[in-house]
Amino acid sequence: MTKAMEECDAVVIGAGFSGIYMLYKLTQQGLRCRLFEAGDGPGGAWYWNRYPGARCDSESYFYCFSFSQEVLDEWTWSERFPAQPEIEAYLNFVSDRLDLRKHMTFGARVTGATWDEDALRWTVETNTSDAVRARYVVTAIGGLTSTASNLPNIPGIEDFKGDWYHTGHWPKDGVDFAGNRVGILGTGSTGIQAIPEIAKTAAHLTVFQRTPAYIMPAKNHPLSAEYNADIKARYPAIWAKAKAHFGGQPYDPPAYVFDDLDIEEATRLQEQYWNEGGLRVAQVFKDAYTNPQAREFIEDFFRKKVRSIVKDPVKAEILEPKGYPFGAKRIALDSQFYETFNLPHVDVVNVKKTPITTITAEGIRVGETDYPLDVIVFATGYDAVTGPFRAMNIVGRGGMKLADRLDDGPRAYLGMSFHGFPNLLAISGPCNPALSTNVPVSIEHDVEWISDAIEYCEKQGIKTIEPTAEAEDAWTDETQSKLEGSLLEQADSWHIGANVPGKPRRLLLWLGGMIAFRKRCDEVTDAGYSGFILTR
Ligand code: N01
Repeated sequence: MTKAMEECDAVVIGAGFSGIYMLYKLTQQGLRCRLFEAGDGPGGAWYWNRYPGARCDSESYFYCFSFSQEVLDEWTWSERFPAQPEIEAYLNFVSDRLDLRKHMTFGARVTGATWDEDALRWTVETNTSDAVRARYVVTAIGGLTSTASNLPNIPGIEDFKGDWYHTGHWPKDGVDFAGNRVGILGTGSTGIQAIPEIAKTAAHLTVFQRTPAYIMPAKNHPLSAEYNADIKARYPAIWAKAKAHFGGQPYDPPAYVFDDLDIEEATRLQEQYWNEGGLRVAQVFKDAYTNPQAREFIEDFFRKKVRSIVKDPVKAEILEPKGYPFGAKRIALDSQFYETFNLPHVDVVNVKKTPITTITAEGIRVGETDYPLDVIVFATGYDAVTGPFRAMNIVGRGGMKLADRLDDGPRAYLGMSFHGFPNLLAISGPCNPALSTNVPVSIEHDVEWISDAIEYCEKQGIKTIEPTAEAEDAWTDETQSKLEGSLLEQADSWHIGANVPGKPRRLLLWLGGMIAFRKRCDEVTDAGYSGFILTR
């Protein structure tokens, strides 16, 4: 006998920051919801990214939810930059505190969703459980996820006799590197965090580096009870400031114009910010990204820092950031990254100069040189933003496949909705600013905008909400218009799809910042959901 399909009002896909808050909002509105999550607990990106050294580049006091007073009162962060286990514990805590677990199904990866035009319902399928039918589907899948990890297509990987891992789906039981010769590919934000930790136990570590990153010190440290009490007392002002900031951070905007300063003063300030650590090291000068002289000064400052820390001049030369302008790729934070190269068992190989030719049974071959390895770690990033959508079989009106629609690059209206896919809403979707900001602040915005839209539909008796083709085209074109002449155009990064061979070189993020984005979304709401087709 076939079992009746579970009917609910909304399916939420993913139990990271965005899925948890979305589930909370929709259940508070009285909707019957089911959340599917492939991992066996909450966490999302922070469930899968449990590689050694995984840590947030944003400060803990604002890399968290602002919406729940209970959570703000009851959760206390232990470090300035929280490590993966603490963030995973936090998301478990929030799920329990808000009593959300009963709506969550773990170990179930959504494989597809199909729109039934007669019933005005989505049928959502997973790899394990029975299908569910729902009026709304909200994707909370993030833009940098394990379903779309970027594994370089290097010939010979199938011959490798050792073990290999991608940082984006790291084994829950960890990996024992003791006594092993380890090779790691990738010196983006992830590799930079993993390398110092792997070096602590590996017998030998070879870093195969293609592009050296601009890296600044995290200066991570434990937080005192006094510090945490002060933060908690100031939270209303902190969140107000974060929400009024271009990037969703509770920081003052850069205070200095480079050309107003003499070189000694500019150096003193840059040095002061360096000693304080964190991403603000990149926010000393207002014109850091627009004034070529300011940029040259900053680039030179970073290169001098590398030379002052890394003792071996050959290693230092390979690690010095060059070949693209400061700001053209994501800036990363480190804890002892450069210092790690002073250890005798840690080497760096320039695989831009001499590319990797093959992976052999014994290791990695670069040009004609063989590097024998027991373990290879790929810290090689993601098929970002569109990849996670393309990995699911989402079929909208008239059999239209979302994966096909995203073949030519990102497209969406407001970075949250797709023409041809009624009642499908995406938190931090393509053409959305989230990944260029402090993500939890952006997520809270999107979740609140989507839950307001759903509430509006419910109250007004609207059965479907879907953007017009014109609105989607205009938003997509506006997103792309910011690429030409921008810094991002001058490097090959995931932000423009340039890290995945064959992926269209298109800007994946809306770069107008959080203040403008919030205003634009509010204008759409105030105009009765302009750009959307609403059917009763
Ligand atoms: O990935 P990446 P990531 N051979 O794409 C190299 C977020 N994040 O996982 O630059 C050799 O940035 C590639 O080289 P190149 C954050 O948004 C957040 O590090 O393409 N190397 C590069 O060095 C970040 O931006 C936190 O020349 C190859 C690296 O792999 C995003 O995740 C912490 C190669 C990939 O860098 C992705 O970061 C960590 C090949 N064939 C990450 N292919 C937080 O703090 C690629 N590479 C929240």
